[in-house]
Amino acid sequence: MDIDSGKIGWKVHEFESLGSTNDEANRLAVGGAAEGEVVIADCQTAGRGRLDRQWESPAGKNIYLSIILRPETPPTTTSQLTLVAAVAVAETLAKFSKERPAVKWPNDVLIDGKKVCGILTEMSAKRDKTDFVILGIGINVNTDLDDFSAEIKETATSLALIKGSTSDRAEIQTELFQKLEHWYRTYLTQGFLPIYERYTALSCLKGQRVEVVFENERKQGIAQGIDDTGALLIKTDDDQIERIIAGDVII
Ligand code: BT5
Repeated sequence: MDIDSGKIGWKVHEFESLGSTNDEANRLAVGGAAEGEVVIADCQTAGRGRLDRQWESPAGKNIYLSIILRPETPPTTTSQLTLVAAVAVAETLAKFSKERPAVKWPNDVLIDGKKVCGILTEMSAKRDKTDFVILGIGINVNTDLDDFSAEIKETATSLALIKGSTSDRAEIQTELFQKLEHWYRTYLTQGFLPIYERYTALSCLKGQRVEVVFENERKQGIAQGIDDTGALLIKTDDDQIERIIAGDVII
């Protein structure tokens, strides 16, 4: 048995091309893959965001990976792992960029107000027991502006566009695994509070006027930050505090 078994990235399954790393990780997890195993692809032909939106995943440039976790936490708290991952990604990117990364609730990491990373957390649960969680992370490392479709050119960025030079993906990956290991263990041993504190310090939303879109509903207000469960709090124009547990935030 590997002495590091169970640690994030202790076993890495590497692929040239996959539909989605989340799908492959799901397949492996169903087959019994252990906590900390990671699926990485150089490109994805069907990279996914939430609600089946597309995640643009060109070859040879970026990081697309999915981590298998088997936490003994209830399924109702799984969305907190998205915030755990966002903190780990923001801290990782801070090591490679002079511009300070920020987290945008719930699943984005931004640099200079543009999206550099998206996180897709999926889960398999039986009744009130989590079977496994797949934490999918896409980071734009060396994407050029021309690689982005017209649809996201204005809203997306990459580390290379920020820095003006390319970065070594393997180095970023190693750092990311360490940060994820740290924050995931912190979460399992100390609960959500330390994540809440770090996420709040890294957040770009507090005090901003936002619109939250969820299914066909739209709510507007001033973002107050997250609460101690990871939900977003907004103060609406009639001075009510609304607790948002899912949705897209438009600044
Ligand atoms: C996300 O969804 O941001 C989650 C993205 C997760 C991607 C990773 S890659 C590894 C793993 N395998 C997968 O198949 N997925 C995960 P969401 O918040 O729904 O945002 C999706 C939206 O982001 C799209 O509708 C576009 O507007 C925008 N977008 C698409 N590709 C992008 C990119 N490469 N960079 C920045 N924005 C992008």
